[in-house]
Amino acid sequence: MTNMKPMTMGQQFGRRSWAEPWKIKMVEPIKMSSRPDRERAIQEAGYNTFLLRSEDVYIDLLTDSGTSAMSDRQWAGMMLGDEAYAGSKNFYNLESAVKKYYGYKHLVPTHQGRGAEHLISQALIKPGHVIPGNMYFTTTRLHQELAGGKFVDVIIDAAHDPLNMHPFKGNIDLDKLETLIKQVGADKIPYVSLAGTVNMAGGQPVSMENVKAVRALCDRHGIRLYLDATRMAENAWFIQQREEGYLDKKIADIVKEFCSFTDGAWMSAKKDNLVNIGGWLAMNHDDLFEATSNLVVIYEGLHTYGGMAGRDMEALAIGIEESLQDDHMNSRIGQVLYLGELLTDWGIPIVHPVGGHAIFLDAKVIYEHIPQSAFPAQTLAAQLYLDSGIRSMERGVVSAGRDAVTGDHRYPKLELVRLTIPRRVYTQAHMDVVAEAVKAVYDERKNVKGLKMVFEPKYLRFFQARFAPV
Ligand code: PLI
Repeated sequence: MTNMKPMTMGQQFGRRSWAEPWKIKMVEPIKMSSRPDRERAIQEAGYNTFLLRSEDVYIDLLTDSGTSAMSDRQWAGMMLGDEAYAGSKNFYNLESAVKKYYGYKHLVPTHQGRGAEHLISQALIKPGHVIPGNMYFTTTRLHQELAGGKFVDVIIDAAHDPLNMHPFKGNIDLDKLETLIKQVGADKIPYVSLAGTVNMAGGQPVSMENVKAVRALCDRHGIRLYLDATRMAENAWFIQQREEGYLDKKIADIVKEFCSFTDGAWMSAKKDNLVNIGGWLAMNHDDLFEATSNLVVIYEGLHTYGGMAGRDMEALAIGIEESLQDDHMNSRIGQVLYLGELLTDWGIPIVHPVGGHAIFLDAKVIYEHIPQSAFPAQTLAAQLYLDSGIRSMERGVVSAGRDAVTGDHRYPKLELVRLTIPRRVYTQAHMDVVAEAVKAVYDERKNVKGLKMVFEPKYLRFFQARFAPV
């Protein structure tokens, strides 16, 4: 059973304000540019915020990936790097941290999340395989396809509706999954790909009840269940706040319980785990460990560093522990909710309920006069940059790419712009500035026209595509 009315941070903490559980020890200056400078910069970047230079950006909400501020303990850990080629002591610290907090038996380090996705896809997927999952993620699906598989979305329908208030919009639809298993046969499904939270749906969580049920269904059919644990700590916060029986449990305990229903996980440590680079793949099955700890030496590095320096593994081991602390997660998601509440109060169309790592602006509604073929979300991200130097990211038709068989654009139901909040980096005042900028762009919405794509790379086109005004 779930509590259908998620609490706001205000309700949770009563009338008293809350504050970040840290103070600032070092600062990095940022500056606002002039409108003519921004016009030149976005034009040079082909209206793609990925192609802007960071020094031309005022508040950078492109991504929460690798953009966290590390703690003094993590920086101290960097000085303890054991840069041996083989058997670095930092690797063993990392292995212990993953085992302690996520509970998996084996660890394969990788340079970042997509390195881990590559290894698991190559090890388990054969041509003709089908991989069900709770909405696609760009790099995850591409690695599954490159290995010869086909991703099939089995998320609940509510996830595709920006206004549906379901508290766990990341859940897998058990009927869709069961129907798919019957259609293609369990032997064609190497594993179910479960992400907590679901990035492309707006950072929406999966409930404990759902993962248990998915596990039971997988067991009945002899199918493995692997987790994209990239933002699992944030997922755990939503379980703590919204699912009956979890309010008194610690985030760390909830993460471990959730993972216990899965056979392993891949991780972009650049998100939850509070480091600027790093990733891992962890699992309980010995056969997958044997296969991937062999593949890792071809693609990433030796199986005791996987593309990371010793110092990076030490910072990651410490980051894992810090990322699962309740006061960290309260302020992390509290900041996202704060921005969401400001925008909601001003009537800006965003995805509800607000998710864990970002606010998602509903570009389809904001620019209702711009057809999806003229890239409303790409347009909105460019306009927000032009207005105030704030960098955001398109999560719509450009990110969805082309159908692998027909070659046509995929037109996703969600056409969104993501304002992604880096961890421990910006203050509440920055959030106020962001909200005011979004309001200004929203008020000007009727005067804006769309974009056309003038350059399209073959893979993951959103990173490098170029656009021009129509
Ligand atoms: O960027 P990587 O290679 O460390 O991780 C890939 C990756 C896997 N899963 C999920 C859910 C992600 O969000 C993810 C990367 N996300 C990025 C870069 C983002 O901006 O959301």
